Amino acid sequence: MRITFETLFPDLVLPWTREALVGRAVAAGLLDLRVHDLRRFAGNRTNRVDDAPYGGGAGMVIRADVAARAIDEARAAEPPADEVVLLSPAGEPLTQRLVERFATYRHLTLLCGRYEGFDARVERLVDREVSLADVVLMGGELAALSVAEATVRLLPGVLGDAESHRQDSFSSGLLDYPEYTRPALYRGLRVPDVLRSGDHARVAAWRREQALRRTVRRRPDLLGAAPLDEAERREAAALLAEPDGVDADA
Ligand code: JCQ
Repeated sequence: MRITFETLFPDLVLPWTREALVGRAVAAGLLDLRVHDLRRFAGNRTNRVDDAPYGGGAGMVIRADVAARAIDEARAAEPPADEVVLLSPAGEPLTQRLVERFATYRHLTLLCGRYEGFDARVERLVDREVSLADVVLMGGELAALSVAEATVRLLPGVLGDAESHRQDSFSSGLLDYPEYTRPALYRGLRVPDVLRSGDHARVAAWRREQALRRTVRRRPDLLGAAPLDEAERREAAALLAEPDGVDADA
C-alpha cells in the first residue's frame, strides 16, 4: 500500500516513517510511504503558499491552487489515490471502521493543513475530511500520522502473530479487558486469582465480562454498536442501572 503525506512540515512526518514496525514494513515492501512538501506547489518564486483571508481577521489561509496541484498529482499517480483525505477538526470523526476501509486501498493521500486552514474551496476537491478528535492541533500532521499508523497496523504482515491477535479486541466493539504480568502482588494490589488458575475457559469468560464492565462504565456510547448476545445485553443494562462506584473492578 502507498500512503502519501502532503505537508508543509515534512520533518514532522519523516521520523515516523523510520520507526521500528513502520520502517520494517517499508523495508519488506508492504508499505510505500511518500512525504511531499506542499511548498513544491507554491507556483511562485517567493514560495508563499498562504494569503490573507477575505473579510479580514487574523491568520493566513493556504491557497486553493496549492492544494489543488497536490491533489491533482495524487489522482494522476500510479496507482492513483483511492482517496484524498483532508485532516481537519471539521471532519467526520475517525473510527476503526474507517481505518479498516483505508487499509483496503492501494493508495491513500493525507492532506495536512496549518495556520487557519485551507481555502474552503479545497473541501470540494478532496474525497473526505477526517477529524482525529474534538481538539484543535497546530496542523494536520499529527492527525495524519494517527490515521496512517492505525491503517498500517492492519496491513497483512506488518504486525507479528501475537500482536495481530490482540488487535481483534477493538473489533469486539468493547474496550480491552485488563492485562497483568508479574509480580502477582504489587503495592498491595493483587492479580485476579482467575488469571492464575490455568482454566482457559474461565479466563476467557472473565475477560469478556471485564471488557463489558469497563465499556459500560467508561464508554457507554459504544454499547449500541457492540455485538452482544442476549445475556450480555441484559447484563449491560443492569450495570448501566447501577450507580457509579458500586463495582470497584470496573
Ligand atoms: C485534525 N482533529 C483535529 C487546524 C484547520 C485544514 O484545516 C485545519 C486543520 C487543522 C489541523 O488539524 C486539526 C485536527 N483532526 O487540528 C485548523
